[in-house]
Amino acid sequence: MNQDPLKPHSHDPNPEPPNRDPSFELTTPVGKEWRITVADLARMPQVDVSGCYIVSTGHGTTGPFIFSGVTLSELIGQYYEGTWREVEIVSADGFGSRVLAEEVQPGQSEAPVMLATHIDGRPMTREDGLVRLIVPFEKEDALRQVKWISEIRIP
Ligand SMILES: Nc1nc2c(c(=O)[nH]1)N[C@H]1C(S)=C(S)[C@@H](COP(=O)(O)O)O[C@H]1N2
Ligand SMILES: [Mo]
Repeated sequence: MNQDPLKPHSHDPNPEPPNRDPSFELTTPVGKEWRITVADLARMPQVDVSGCYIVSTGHGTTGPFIFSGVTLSELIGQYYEGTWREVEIVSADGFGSRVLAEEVQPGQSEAPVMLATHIDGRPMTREDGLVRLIVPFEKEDALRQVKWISEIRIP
């Protein structure tokens, strides 16, 4: 069995939140750590991204959804001024994904990679995945749509 959360094998998606706490830890290459809460995210500039689908080959597609929250580049920019190449986003249930800097460049035409706190205009529940990584341009298996983020690491 593959134990690296950043290389998840395809599997039945977990419907059970690993715990009740939607806050997550942010770590940067300069050794600083922060605990980021949903209230912290709510104070940052918000974006809405419509037409998002959770596409799984195993159990069908859901959506379209409108996800709202903070772009990944906005969050990182609030806490870290240095350059970076990739970010690791990990959930406490052992699931995760990497996002490359070139995927979150502001000004690109595609919808932004974001940390969602709202779905279809209402606050997400923990069961919905709060806080959830949304990679709008991912169309297969939903392996990057990480629910219940517990850690964001800039290595
Ligand atoms: N933390 C976490 N996020 C996850 C998963 C998981 O098992 N754990 N499964 C992924 C997969 S394979 C799918 S298809 C979707 C399912 O999302 P849904 O539960 O909102 O339908 O979540 C993705 N994000
Ligand atoms: Mo999936």
